Amino acid sequence: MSELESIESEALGAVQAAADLAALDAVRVAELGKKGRISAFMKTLGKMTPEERQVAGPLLNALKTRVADAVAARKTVLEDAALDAQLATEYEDLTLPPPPEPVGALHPVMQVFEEMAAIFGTMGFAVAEGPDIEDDWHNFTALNFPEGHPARETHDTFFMNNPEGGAPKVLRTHTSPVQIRTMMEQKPPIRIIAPGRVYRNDWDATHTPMFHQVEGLVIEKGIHMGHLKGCLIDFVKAFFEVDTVEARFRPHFFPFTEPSAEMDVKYTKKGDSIQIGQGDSWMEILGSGMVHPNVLRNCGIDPDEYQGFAFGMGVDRLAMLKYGMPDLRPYFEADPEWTRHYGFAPWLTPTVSGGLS
Ligand code: 2U9
Repeated sequence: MSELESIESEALGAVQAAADLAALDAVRVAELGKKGRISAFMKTLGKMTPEERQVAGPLLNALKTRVADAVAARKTVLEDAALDAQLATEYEDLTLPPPPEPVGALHPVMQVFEEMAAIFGTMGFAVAEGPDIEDDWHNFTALNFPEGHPARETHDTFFMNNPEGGAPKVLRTHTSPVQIRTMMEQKPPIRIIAPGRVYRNDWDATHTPMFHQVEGLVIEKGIHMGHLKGCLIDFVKAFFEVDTVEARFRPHFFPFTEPSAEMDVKYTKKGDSIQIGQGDSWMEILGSGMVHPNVLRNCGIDPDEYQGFAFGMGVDRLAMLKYGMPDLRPYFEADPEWTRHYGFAPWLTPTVSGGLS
């Protein structure tokens, strides 16, 4: 047997013996790779006389082709075998029932939080958060509630023992301490909303001891009531998804804003549902005002340099209005039937451009 014949029979034997794709590739490299045995033979062609090359060239090329063809054929066999093995273990049992629909749903109040963050987000507001357990200074004093002033009592505050001793802590009665903390930490301009849980010792048909607020704060140079009105009217239009909102701002009192105003919007009652924006009656929808100079000073901001407006709204009631939920009590009963009916798909994040609800 010539040397070429023995190389061929060895190479073809190794190809047939390769048990998997990795072993086959090792044979291919050893024979046909750059430094392989057959490739080394090909390189000797250059040193032959033209007559020798005429004989050896076609022989070597034919050998190379036969080995390469054998590798390709073996590769197809091994790939088919690997696919057969995979198909034998992976199968779909078509007699099984379809997988269950996801049962979880986003609570309407959380949906409304998301919607408000999306709307105010387009107006340049960031979301800020703070602790539920607050101290008296952040919840009252910094917000211009005078010491011993009756306004503190109107908040029906839950007081808590302070484990560190000292003055009792409070469960925050509004999210306003979040804005106080933001002003203490950041320099103006500031544009934030503070969504969160708040607590007041009040429990009847329309009040629960824990409820949800979204408050907002803008601190910039030259801010005035015009900015407040424009911002809140735009918000109400976007939130209730209507083009026209007739609004009025009624003077009010809050210790932390001066002047203060409650915002009413016109609405129409259609059977059981309520249409916000136009109609015969006014409905109070939120509170607002220009941040009191004392509050700015308490947070180290010069009221002669910076002005701001703030607003606050009860989210539980706004969710009832928007989604036609007649009763507040089921909000906190964790009844899966109610959640299925009024809840929202948690993976559909509301956006102003793509749709809020
Ligand atoms: C800072 C300065 C001012 C927040 C405001 C209201 C008006 C308001 C109520 C709405 C219904 C509470 O949930 S509710 O009962 N809130 O009317 N809130 S202005 O003003 C601030 C907040 C923080 C530093």
